[in-house]
Amino acid sequence: MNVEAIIEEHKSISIEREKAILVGLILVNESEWIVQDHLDELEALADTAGADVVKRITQRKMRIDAATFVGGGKVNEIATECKRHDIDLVIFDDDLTPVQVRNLEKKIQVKVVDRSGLILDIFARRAKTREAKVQVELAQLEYYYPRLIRQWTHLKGSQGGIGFRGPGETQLEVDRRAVQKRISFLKKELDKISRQRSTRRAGRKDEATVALIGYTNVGKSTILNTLSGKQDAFVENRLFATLDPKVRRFEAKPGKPILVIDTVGFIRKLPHHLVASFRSTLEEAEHSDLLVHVVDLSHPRFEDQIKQTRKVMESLGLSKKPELLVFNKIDLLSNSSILERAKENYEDALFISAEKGHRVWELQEKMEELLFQPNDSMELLVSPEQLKNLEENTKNISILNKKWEEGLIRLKLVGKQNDLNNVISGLGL
Ligand SMILES: Nc1nc2c(ncn2[C@@H]2O[C@H](COP(=O)(O)OP(=O)(O)OP(=O)(O)O)[C@@H](O)[C@H]2O)c(=O)[nH]1
Ligand SMILES: [Mg+2]
Repeated sequence: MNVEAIIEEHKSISIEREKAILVGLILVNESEWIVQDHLDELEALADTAGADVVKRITQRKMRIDAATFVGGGKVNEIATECKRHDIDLVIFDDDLTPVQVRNLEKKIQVKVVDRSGLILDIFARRAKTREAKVQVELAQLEYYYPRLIRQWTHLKGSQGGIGFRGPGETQLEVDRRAVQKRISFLKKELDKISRQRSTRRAGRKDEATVALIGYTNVGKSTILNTLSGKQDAFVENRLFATLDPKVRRFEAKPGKPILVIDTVGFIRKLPHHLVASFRSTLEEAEHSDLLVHVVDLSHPRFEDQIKQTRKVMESLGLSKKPELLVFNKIDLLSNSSILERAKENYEDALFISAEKGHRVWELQEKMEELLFQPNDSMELLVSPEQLKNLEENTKNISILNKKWEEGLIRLKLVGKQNDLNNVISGLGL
C-alpha cells in the first residue's frame, strides 16, 4: 500500500474525538502564566485536531530530563491520571526526542505526541490540494523518519487518531529505505510545483501584489473576503484554516488592480520541517510588493504573536519587505484603553474589523498609496558607518551614485516617500 493511500485511510478512521492530557514544563527562568498561555494555545491546537482536553499537568524543573522529558515521579502521575480518565493521548507542549517518546509511551501506556506532531496532524487533515498534500506529507515523513523505531503495539486500543494520521502507522510496514525513496520523490514533486508557481507568477508580474501574513486565526482570510467582496475563502474559528494560498484580484481604482494573496498562518514553534516544505506556498509572500501583517488585537498575547510572526518572517527572508501592520477584530475589544495604547505604540498601523467591515476602506487606500506611490529620490552625505547601517537596514530602497567626498560618502536614494522618510529618521537626520 502506498503512503498516500494510508494517509487517506487514517483520515477516515479517526472522526471520533479523543481525550487528552496536556503536559508543560516550567523551567527556572519561566513564569507559570507564560506556560499556561502556551498550554491555552496547545488546547486550541488539540481541539482543532479533534481532542478534548481533560486535564493539564505542569512541572517546575531545573532542566529537561533526557530520558523522559519530565521527571520520573511526574511520569507516574501522568500514567495514573491517564488510567483514571481513560485518556487516549498525552500532548507535550515542547518537542520530544524519539527516545523520550518511546520511554514515555512505555511507562504511560498511552500514545504521546508533541506540539510539532500535533501541528503536523492538523495540517495533514486540512490539506486539500495536491500541493498542500505533498508539502504536508514531506514534512511528516521527515519528522517521523527518526521515530520509525517506535513500537506501537504496546499501546492501548486501536492505533488511529491524532499522531497517526498521515504516515503514522505505516512505520511498521514501510522500511526506512522506502521512506527515503518517498521523501526524494516528494521533493521532486515539490520542485515541480514550485516551478509551476513561478510560471504563474511570471504571468502576473506587472500587477501589484500584496500578501496577507500573520499568526493563525487573526482574520487574514476574512480580510481577503471583505476586500474582494466575495465570501469564498475558507474562514473558521480554528487554527490553520488556510493551507493553500488564495489569490484574489480586486480593483478599487479602475485600471489599477491589486492582487491579494492569503497565506498559511504562523504559530509559535512552527515545526521547521513544515516551514521548509511550505516554502513554495510561502514564496508567494516572498514575491509580493507589500506584506500586510495582520494582528488580532483582541488576543491577550497579540504582542507575542507579532514577535513570533516576525521570527518566522525572518527565517523566510521576509524581514526586509515593506510591511504594513493591520490590527484586526477591534469590534471585540471590551475597553478602549487597549486600542488607545496600541495606536500610540504602533503609529503607522491601521485598526480595523474585517468581519464588521469597519475601516476596511482605510486598508484599501493605504495599500494603494503604498503600492502606486511614484518613486522619489534624495541626495545624502553620510559616514561609512551610516552607509553600512543603510545597506543593512533599509527596505525597498536603492542606494545609487556612491562617491567619496572628504571622508564621507555622497549618495542618492531612490524609493517611496514613506521609506525615504523612515531612512531619514533612522539615521537621525
Ligand atoms: N469579531 C471578529 N471576528 C473576526 C474578525 N475577523 C475575523 N474574525 C473571526 O476570526 C476567525 C478566524 O478568521 P480567519 O479569517 O479564518 O483567520 P485566518 O487568519 O485566515 O486564520 P488561518 O487561516 O487559520 O491562519 C473566524 O471565526 C472569523 O470569523 C473581526 O474583525 N471581528
Ligand atoms: Mg485563513
